Amino acid sequence: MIQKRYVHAVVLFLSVCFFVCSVCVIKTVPDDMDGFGAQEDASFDHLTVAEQALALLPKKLIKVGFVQVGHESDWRIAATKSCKEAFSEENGYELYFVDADNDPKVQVEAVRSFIKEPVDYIVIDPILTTGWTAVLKEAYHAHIPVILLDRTIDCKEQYYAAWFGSDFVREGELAGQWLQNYLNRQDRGAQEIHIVTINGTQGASAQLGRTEGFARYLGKNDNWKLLAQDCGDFTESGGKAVMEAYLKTYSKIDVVVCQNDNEALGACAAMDEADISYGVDGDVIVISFDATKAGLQAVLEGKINADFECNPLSPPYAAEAIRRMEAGEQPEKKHYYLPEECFAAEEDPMVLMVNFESERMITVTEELLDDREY
Ligand code: GYE
Repeated sequence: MIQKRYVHAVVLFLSVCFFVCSVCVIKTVPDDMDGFGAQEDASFDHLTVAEQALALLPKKLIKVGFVQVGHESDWRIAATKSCKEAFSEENGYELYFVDADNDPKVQVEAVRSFIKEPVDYIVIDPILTTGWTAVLKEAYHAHIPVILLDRTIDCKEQYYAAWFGSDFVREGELAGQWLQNYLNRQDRGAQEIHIVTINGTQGASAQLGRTEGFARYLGKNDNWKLLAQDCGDFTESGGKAVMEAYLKTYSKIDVVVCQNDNEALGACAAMDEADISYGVDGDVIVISFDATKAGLQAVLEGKINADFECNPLSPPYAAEAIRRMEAGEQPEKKHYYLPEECFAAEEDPMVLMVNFESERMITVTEELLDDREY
């Protein structure tokens, strides 16, 4: 396909050269009198005829097919906004955007339609880890590079050029370690602690990773009792429904771990309705992931105790990788983790440490929220 594009470019280039040369031959009026300003001529002065011909060619946009998970959360909305900005026409892209509305089949169909188009690059934010090998092989054989964002997939590395996203296991571990420290500081380190979790979409790597990371701390603390872990599908309504059911089933809940901010907001609404106190000075400790503006607002208000960031701004990294590939380079690394931070409602003197990397809890303030991009 690259060869075909090359031949097209050469043919186009020669035709334009021919056109420009003919214009040069027949043209008798001075440049500044035929509608082209003197200024424009001046900027072309230093160019050869061939370069002038190229400069006159309309800029070719890079076709990018982007298949998004859906629009289930604030995090996702921020990621979609970032995608549309990064792959704008001004930046040199023609974007084919598909919102799969959380349906894995729609995602695979979208990739097939991108291959058929064909686009120059495919960017996927996969709903599930599974079900990708066949269609990615098709993209590979069609010589269309694939970039993955956010969630990971189970597939041979050769079928994609790069992945940019978050270390979800680490996020889960940070949450577990923070809870351990927090309970110790409250002298509850040996008490029986009743925990419920509201999980994200079953089989999404964000759900799998956060569950695995947090489970490492469940394993380290025999006094922590995991009562239940149901799926809230990363949505506010899902989080609310699951929490309502938990409140009906369990008379004592000490901690709710919500796998994203929208679920946490839903859980808070359910506790409000059931007249259960939560957050700072409340009966239920609320832990969340994402650290979106709405999530951090709830941290500031003391409703969510701690929020572990997941950075939704990966599309600019994909755009940069594509620019490099267009220039004939390969992305420097196959897997790239985005920078992320951890936030708490209260001052937290403890430093978290996961895999020899330390993390300080940042106390949320009004100023911090004002400056927040997402
Ligand atoms: O936590 C959630 C979203 O895949 C990391 O998906 C992402 C998750 C994020 O809908 O809010």
